[in-house]
Amino acid sequence: MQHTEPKFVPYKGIRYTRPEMLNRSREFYQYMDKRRTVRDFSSKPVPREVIDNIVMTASTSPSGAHKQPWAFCVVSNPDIKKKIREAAEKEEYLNYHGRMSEEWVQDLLVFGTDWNKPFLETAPYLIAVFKKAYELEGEEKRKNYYVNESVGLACGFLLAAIHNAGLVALTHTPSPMNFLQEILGRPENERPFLLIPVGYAADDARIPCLSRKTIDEVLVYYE
Ligand code: IYR
Repeated sequence: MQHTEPKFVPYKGIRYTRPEMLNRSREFYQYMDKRRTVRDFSSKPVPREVIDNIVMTASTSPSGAHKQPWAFCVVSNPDIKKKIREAAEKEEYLNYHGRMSEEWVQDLLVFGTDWNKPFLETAPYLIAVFKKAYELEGEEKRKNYYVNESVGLACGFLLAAIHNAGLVALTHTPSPMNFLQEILGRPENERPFLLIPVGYAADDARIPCLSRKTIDEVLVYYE
């Protein structure tokens, strides 16, 4: 094993006054609380530079041993989107017709979802997020750590960046989704993690009437 000396540089953090901090934290919460998952997309194009920026924001996420074990595959090609839609709908048809438990189907009723996935063709971009189970350096395999946690965090950053840009997304998990590996020709060390259509909400978009848990339901202080 090669011994690497750690190399450190000074951290120049960002500091705010107490009132600024209070304001920023409140305003960020209120802004993020406006994020909603949307399934009705407009086909209006989104500038590619915006996609570059949101993906690079996702890639600022912390990751196990800073391995950044992710790949963001951004699909706008209509033929590829069509293939993805067809493959996803095939799996989802089976899910909705017997593969999901009765309880699961019941839990989904409020969302009005079914096996039809038109947004996979309507949304201008589909971001297929892949996790890298390990790193391939030529023939050599290098380990990655906490891959699910790392890629999950990066997807959280991605969704926040999408919202910040005034766009909407759907965290879609067609299941199983190994078809993505094949359609996109991804290498053997990658596994599909999430499929995220991104774009503008349709003018007539509708969202389920939901509320979020209260502070008492999610926060526990030990003082
Ligand atoms: N993957 C299916 C079912 C589905 C599952 C969950 I958990 C959801 O929050 C929503 C849908 C679908 O996309 O329809």
